[in-house]
Amino acid sequence: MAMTAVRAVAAGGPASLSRFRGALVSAVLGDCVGGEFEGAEDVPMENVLQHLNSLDDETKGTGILEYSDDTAMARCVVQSLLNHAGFDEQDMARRFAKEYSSSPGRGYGSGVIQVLKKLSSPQLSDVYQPARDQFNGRGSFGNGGAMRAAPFALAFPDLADVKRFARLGAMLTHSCSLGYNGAVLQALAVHLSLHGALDLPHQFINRLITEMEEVEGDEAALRDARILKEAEKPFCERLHRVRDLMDRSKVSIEEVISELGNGIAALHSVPTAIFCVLHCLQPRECLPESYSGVERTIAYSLALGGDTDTIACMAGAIAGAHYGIEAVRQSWINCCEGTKDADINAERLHMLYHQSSQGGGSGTGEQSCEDGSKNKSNSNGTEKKTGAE
Ligand code: R7I
Ligand code: MG
Repeated sequence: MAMTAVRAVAAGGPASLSRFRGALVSAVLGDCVGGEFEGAEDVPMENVLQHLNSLDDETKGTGILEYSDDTAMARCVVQSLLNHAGFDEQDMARRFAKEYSSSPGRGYGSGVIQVLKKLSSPQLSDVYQPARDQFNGRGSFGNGGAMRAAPFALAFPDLADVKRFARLGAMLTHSCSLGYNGAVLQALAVHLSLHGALDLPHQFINRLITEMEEVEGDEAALRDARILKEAEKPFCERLHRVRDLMDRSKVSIEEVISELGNGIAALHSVPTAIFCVLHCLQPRECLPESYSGVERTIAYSLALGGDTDTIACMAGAIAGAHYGIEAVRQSWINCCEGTKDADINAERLHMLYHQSSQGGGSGTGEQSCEDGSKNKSNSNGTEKKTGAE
């Protein structure tokens, strides 16, 4: 593939409001439209296009495609970050638990349900403990942390904060490094995309590899990779595969699945989502010419089958941050539950982000701020942080 500079149309400059809206709304779209093919092994593109075309039928009504746990948990992340103008693990954990108990039928992973039930206990003192108890004390490597990681990139301008808080936010349910580092990678990809890095796709992937080299050099990550018999730095290894695939002139869906995966593990889905975005930066023969970049990315993600809602959700967030809200078709927005809220929340996050990047205070657009103090240490030695360093 000739990967020269590919410009985003109309997305505006780095960290523009359009990019924030594109990211959050496209993530919801990916989740909602992806539900149709979740778990399917073989998804002909024809079926994908038929499904997507049906969204243009206005007689069907609005909000007919419901969001799943991906969006349900991402909404908790957004509300928590906005309400506290930063990261507060107690609050985020409480929101996850409350959301699950009020709407348990959103398709949660079978393991994470145990964590969410334990998180609702008023006796719980360490909110990270239930996640540590998963899978015989090894923690989950599922993609549940990554699927809700995009908002961290939209709340913190500073890259170190994005990595740190995406990791901590994921660790509330996923304590295995192969789970939480997937969240770090997803948040990093959204952060870079938000800043226009996808204009230069090779630099984008190289930057992700460099960042993950450091993230995966951590002792816990090296140990988990050894125990699970993965490459020394599993996400880096997959990102090298992404780079090889994006350099190939033709890549079949089967090759993408066999090289990168399409499963429920973060390792088998986050690099895949990143590939979907890179592959669809240019028009593709198998996709309608009229499709925007966001539409191409989501359609292509669905055609991979497997964990379609989550891969399309993650790819949607990265692509939306690149192309902006103008690349999203109104009829798709109308059909999907939660898109209007996502749009409003994107505006609030945009405000928080820019206040933070100017070293400003905690104004978030939400009425209640239970604790407006900045940089406040808490029980886990983490801190709430709103200002860029
Ligand atoms: O990761 P998680 O929140 O699931 C997210 C996925 C998304 O695709 C959603 O759309 C939803 O469909 O589920 O939930 P977990 O239960 O933590 O992990 C998901 C699954 O991964 C588990 O149910 C296990 O099958 C598998 N898994 C593991 N299996 C063995 N050993 C995760 N970690 C392990 C492990 O350590
Ligand atoms: Mg899923």
